[in-house]
Amino acid sequence: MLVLLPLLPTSARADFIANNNAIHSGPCSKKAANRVVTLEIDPKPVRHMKELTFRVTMSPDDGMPAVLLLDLSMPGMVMGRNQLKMARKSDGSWEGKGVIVRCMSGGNLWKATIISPELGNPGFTFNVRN
Ligand SMILES: [Cu+2]
Repeated sequence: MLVLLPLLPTSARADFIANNNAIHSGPCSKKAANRVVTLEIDPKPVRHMKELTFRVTMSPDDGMPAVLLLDLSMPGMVMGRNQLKMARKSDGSWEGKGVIVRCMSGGNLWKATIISPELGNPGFTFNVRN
């Protein structure tokens, strides 16, 4: 298993690092298409082998689907598929629960990708803690 992060261009690497640890203290936002997509994961800090609640909100929110898929992967590694369904709540957010496994390689960089072709499949990368 090989982590390809060092091969990314410097700007992409800086983006990874800037994004990495914010998820442990609050929601993270990203521009996707003409929207701002926000992901929040609880409980914080985000740890391996714990049931996590993933919550997505969008602004503007113009009637996106009732269910979104969230894909959890490790950049540059082939891991088992880990996807969760996020159902729309009455407050307009999407929420789903899942577990991030501990990787045998010792790596802890994960990416949560919102599977939505309309949004360009926005992804959030972060280091999961033990
Ligand atoms: Cu891995």
